[in-house]
Amino acid sequence: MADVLSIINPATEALIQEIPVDDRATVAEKYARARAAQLGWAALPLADRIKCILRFRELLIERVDALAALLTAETGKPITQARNEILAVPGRIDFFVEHAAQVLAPERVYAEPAVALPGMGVLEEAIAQEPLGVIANISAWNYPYFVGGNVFIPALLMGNAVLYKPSEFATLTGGAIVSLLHESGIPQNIFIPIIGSGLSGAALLEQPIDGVFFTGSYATGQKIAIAAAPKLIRTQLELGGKDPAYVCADAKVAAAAAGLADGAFYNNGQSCCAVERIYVHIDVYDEFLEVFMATVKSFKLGDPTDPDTYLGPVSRKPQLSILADQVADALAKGATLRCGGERLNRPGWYFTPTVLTEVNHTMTVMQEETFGPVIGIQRVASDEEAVALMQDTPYGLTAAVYGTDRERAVGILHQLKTGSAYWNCCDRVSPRLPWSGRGHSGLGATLSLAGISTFLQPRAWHLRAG
Ligand code: TXE
Repeated sequence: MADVLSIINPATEALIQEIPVDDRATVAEKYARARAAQLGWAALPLADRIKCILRFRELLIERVDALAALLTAETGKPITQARNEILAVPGRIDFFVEHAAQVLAPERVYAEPAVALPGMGVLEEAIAQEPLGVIANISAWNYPYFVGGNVFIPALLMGNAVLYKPSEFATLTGGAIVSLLHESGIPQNIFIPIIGSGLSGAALLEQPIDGVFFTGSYATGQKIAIAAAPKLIRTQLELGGKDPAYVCADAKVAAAAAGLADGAFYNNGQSCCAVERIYVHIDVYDEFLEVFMATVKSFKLGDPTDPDTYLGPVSRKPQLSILADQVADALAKGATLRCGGERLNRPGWYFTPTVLTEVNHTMTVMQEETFGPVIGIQRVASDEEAVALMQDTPYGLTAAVYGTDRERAVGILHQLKTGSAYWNCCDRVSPRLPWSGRGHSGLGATLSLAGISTFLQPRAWHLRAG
């Protein structure tokens, strides 16, 4: 009998469903089907592929209520945030569709002005763009529509076949995405789900795929990179972070505090670009803390199916002990607990929103990815001290600086190695801009034109008329 995956509702701990998982044999069979179908898909006019993706766009909007309810049931994401995620995908699709032809277009880069070889015609040089082939899309649970869609939408548009492994913590949503794409006209053998946990993901990497696009943790990202290395295939890793924010002495403090509280706690802190540590200049610290605490206290914690809920349960049970350990470590080393710090006494994986102050970099909460509703706020005496602390991490996804002086903020951001730099904003992603990380935050970029062309490889044509 095939192994099964148990889908648990994080808000109630009730079993939603058991689903058979893929093993090596079924993964190999799915790979073979994708390989056989891919060239036919790539040979279609781009307009045909665009038509399918635009139908998918329509269906997302039409079915948002049911899709959001499913996402909330299996991940605990508050329903309003689930709807927000799904309804933001059409904007990304618009960007991809608008730029697909431009990225895919062949280019004639040289034509010999006169015949150089007697008896032969003139030479022409051209660049054609070809899809990678069959790619693996190994996805995460925290934003299945975003992080999956950033890969599978441009990959399909560019003519690739996609073996899509949703996270084991968002499998039902993954299944819904597969059904919607097939209903939209994407052939069954061009977008194929691989169901299961890391074992199914590892089996996928054993196949002779042409690229792997992964979203998840640094630890698993390393394993993916190691498995992919001997294949010499395109490898993209969208990993986590320990994203810092600094509030300068000249910041508009109330707006900064409200914005950063949202950046730290939106989606229960389970965003790759969630604000994970905050540094505040001593001159504005008290005012900042007052507004920050008031904002956190205004967040409604509870049933994620309630449209007013801002904080639901965390999506994965193991995260609860990571959060509790970080809080205990901070308190043992002298931090002050301003609120939260414990599980809710009710069924479900609820952790109360937690604010720690008097923190420092000996504490894990300021060093290791938290990925939950816990934030440390540290007082600093100067921009130089803030920069040194923000630099103290192996990660490099995003960094934010709040202040009224653009030159000063940009100067600080220039000293940090991150894929995204935010001035007076945070926890923000745009389809027009590349999403990438430095250091342990990843490899390669999704979104922007770079995030479309990454699903292509150039071919050089040297053409001499005979
Ligand atoms: O991640 P994993 P998980 C971080 C975050 C979170 C932690 C664990 O800190 O708490 O990771 O989450 C598949 N070969 N992020 O367990 O292990 C796995 O089945 C091939 C940050 O979800 O990285 C899933 O589909 N595949 C992040 C995917 O990899 C393997 C988002 C991610 O799993 C595999 C998510 C293997 N050996 C978690 N092992 C972000 N960037 O936002 C696992 N997988």
